[in-house]
Amino acid sequence: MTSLTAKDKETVKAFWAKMASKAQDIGADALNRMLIVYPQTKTYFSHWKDLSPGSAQVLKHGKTVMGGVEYAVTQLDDLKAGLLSLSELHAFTLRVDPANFKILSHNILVVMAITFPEDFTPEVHVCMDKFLAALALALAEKYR
Ligand code: HNI
Repeated sequence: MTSLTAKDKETVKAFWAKMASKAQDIGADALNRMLIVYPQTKTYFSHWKDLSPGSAQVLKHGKTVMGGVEYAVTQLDDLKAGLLSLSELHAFTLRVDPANFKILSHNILVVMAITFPEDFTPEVHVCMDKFLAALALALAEKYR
């Protein structure tokens, strides 16, 4: 997979700085969309009381996931090393099928675009797509 260039990393950091204050809302909306549009993903959250859009658990987990994405933005030079323990958690404890990382990444991308229609230029789009693909790959690292 193409790795992030120095310019890509700058673009990711600059866009993240713009969206950081809305990251939690973006995470919650992305998670809502994932659960609705890809209902097979609901199986991992069957221990939650309420999986409906805007439920307290969905909002809280949206925040948690974006905390992970925010951390990844600080680990751009070595995502695999930076996300190793999160990969272990998803692989061995949570047993999430790694195909789902791409699904959530896609939903995050959609919500970023909706939330920042002006800033989400094609150039930003390609960099955030590359970043989220690299993040998904790093999260899948421990499955090998
Ligand atoms: Ni994920 C817990 C980050 C994708 C299912 N997940 C976490 C936690 C973080 C996190 C952070 C909390 C860890 C802890 O408690 O130490 N998850 C991420 C990131 C992505 C991602 C950054 C991709 C962008 N997770 C997914 C996907 C699924 C998923 C695609 C399933 C479809 N994650 C879970 C589950 C938990 C979880 C399940 C435990 C939640 C709970 O409340 O029990």
